[in-house]
This record gives sequence, C-alpha cells and structure tokens, in this order.
Amino acid sequence: MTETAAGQPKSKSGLRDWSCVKVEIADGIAWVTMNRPDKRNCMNPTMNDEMIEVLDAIELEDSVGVLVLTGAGDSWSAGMDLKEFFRDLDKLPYAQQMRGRRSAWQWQWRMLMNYAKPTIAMVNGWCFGGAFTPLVACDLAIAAEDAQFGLSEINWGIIPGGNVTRAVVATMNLRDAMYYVTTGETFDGRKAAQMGLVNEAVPLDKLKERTTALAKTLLGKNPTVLRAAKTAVRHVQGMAWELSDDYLMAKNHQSRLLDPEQGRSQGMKQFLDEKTFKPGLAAYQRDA
Ligand code: ACO
Ligand code: V55
Repeated sequence: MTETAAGQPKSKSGLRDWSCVKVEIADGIAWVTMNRPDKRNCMNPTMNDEMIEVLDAIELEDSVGVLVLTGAGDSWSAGMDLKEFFRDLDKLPYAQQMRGRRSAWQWQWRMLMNYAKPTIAMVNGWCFGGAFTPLVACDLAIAAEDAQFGLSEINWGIIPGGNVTRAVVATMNLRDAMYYVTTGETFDGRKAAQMGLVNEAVPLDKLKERTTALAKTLLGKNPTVLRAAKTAVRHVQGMAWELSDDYLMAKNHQSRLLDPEQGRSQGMKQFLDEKTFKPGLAAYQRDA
C-alpha cells in the first residue's frame, strides 16, 4: 500500500498529501476519499481544487488501472458546502465567484466523464444534491443498501444546478427524476439500484469487497479498449445512427492502431487457434 507522506511529492505525477482528499493506491486501484467527515464530506472550493490535482495526478500514475471515489466516515458527500461554496463565494467579485464554481464543474463532470481510466463511485452513505454529478460522471456505481440519497435543493430553495439535473435525467426515468427533484424526498441504495442511478446495492459490510471485485474485473481487461469503450458509451447517446456507426468504427480502428498489446489479435488467436479461453465467459490472457 502506498500512502502519501505529509507534504511530500510522492512521484513525478504530483501525488502528495491533500487537506480534503485522501488517496491510497493498492493493487492497481486508487482509492480517492472525499475527506471532510466532520462536514459530511460536503464539497468546498478547497476540496474542488484538490480533486482536480488528484484526478490529474492519478491519470498519470502507471500503477493505477481503476479509480474508486468514496467518502470518509458515514457519508459519501452531503453535496456542495452551503457556507463555503454558496454563501462565501456569493460575497466575492464575479470573476472570483466563477473561478470557484468552475473548479467544481471541472472535476465533478468534465474530468470524470472523460477520464482515461475506469471509475467506480462507492457510495458508503449520505449522497445529496451536488454529489449526484460526480456520482453519475463515474462510469459505475455501487451503493450501500442503506445509503441515503436526496435531491435536497428544493428543500433549501434552489433548483438542482451544477449539472445535477442533467445527471439525474441521464440516469433516472422522467417520472422518477421529476418526483425526486420536486419532492426532495430521500431514497435508499436499494431504490437507487432499482431506478438505475447506481448499478447495485449491497450491505455496507460487503461494499468494499464488492467494489474491489468489480475493480479487479476491470483490471483484467485491455485498458486501451476499455477507454475507447467507455468514451463511446458517453458519446453515442446524442448521435444519429449513421454518425454513431461511423464513429464506433473509427473508435475501433483507433484502439487497434494505438493498442500496445494488440488485444484484438490476441483475443482471436487465443480463442480460434490456441483454444485457451472463451470470449463469451471471460477476458483473454493479457500477458500471454
Ligand atoms: N454544507 C455545509 N455544511 C454541511 C453540509 C453542507 N452541504 N452538510 C453537512 N454540513 C455540516 C453541518 O453544518 C455540521 O456542521 P457543524 O458540525 O459545524 O455544525 C456538520 O456538517 C455535521 O452535519 P449534521 O447536520 O450535524 O450531521 P447529521 O449526521 O445529523 O446529518 C445530513 C447529515 C443529513 C447530511 C445533514 O448534514 C444535511 O442535511 N446536510 C445537507 C445536505 C444537503 O442538502 N446538501 C446540499 C445539497 S444541494 C447542493 O449540493 C447544491
Ligand atoms: C448545484 C451545484 C453547483 C451549482 C449550483 O444543485 C447548484 C447543485 C456544483 O455547482 O453551481
């Protein structure tokens, strides 16, 4: 396990110690923890600025194949920090307000949605408002059955901004989205899984185990192809069929051209010639 030493640059990628984010790297997985448990990991400008650095650094860490985003203590994240992100930013000149808001959007969806490595949201507890954006921007999500979710914006007098409404409509059906946006009612991890907001809900004491198993599955796949595949899932949603067909063909050619391990040839050879694996059931042997 690599734990970053206080204040010490850990590597050329720039991993160090942060005040609101914790990073642990083990067995190819980067565990990134929103780390303000006393404030239920609500997101302030410091956390947002740090998260940009963290995501940038981990993208360049060759030892990392999967990123897991989780929260310290009994909360995933209680959304934006109402004091530091809203009340305090409101008092600043406009350019500084926008700088503060931009750092939130930057990591919560721009960086996460285009991330080079697969990402898993491991929702261990409270998930409110602004936290829905990084939740949906992660490729996959596993929640504790009893984690509580809520679009609480309506309860304190704003609409879900910061692309929260966009994230909700991208994952939940229109009736569910409208219901929870307008009522601000909470729902649990089981319900989140039923609605498709997360992939699965498991008991809290199985959460890390299940997330690790999922991460290991992803670590067994070809990373070049994985990146192209997840990028394509994000982009085809808004495309006409003619365009998506050509885009997917181009993406396939791109990954064939760029793939250092030539997975496609490996896959065919190991199945058709060597008969050492069945693609219907598992991935080809990557270092064969
Ligand atoms: N912004 C600012 N401070 C917060 C936030 C937040 N979003 N969430 C929690 N805190 C702070 C509390 O003010 C409190 O601070 P204090 O100890 O200095 O008084 C501390 O975190 C602990 O919070 P409690 O409310 O005491 O914790 P509890 O476990 O009883 O409740 C809960 C947890 C339900 C998450 C509650 O804190 C809460 O409702 N938080 C706000 C959730 C929310 O609506 N977030 C905004 C969504 S909208 C958006 O993100 C744009
Ligand atoms: C939200 C989040 C924002 C914002 C306005 O509802 C509202 C959440 C992350 O930024 O600017």
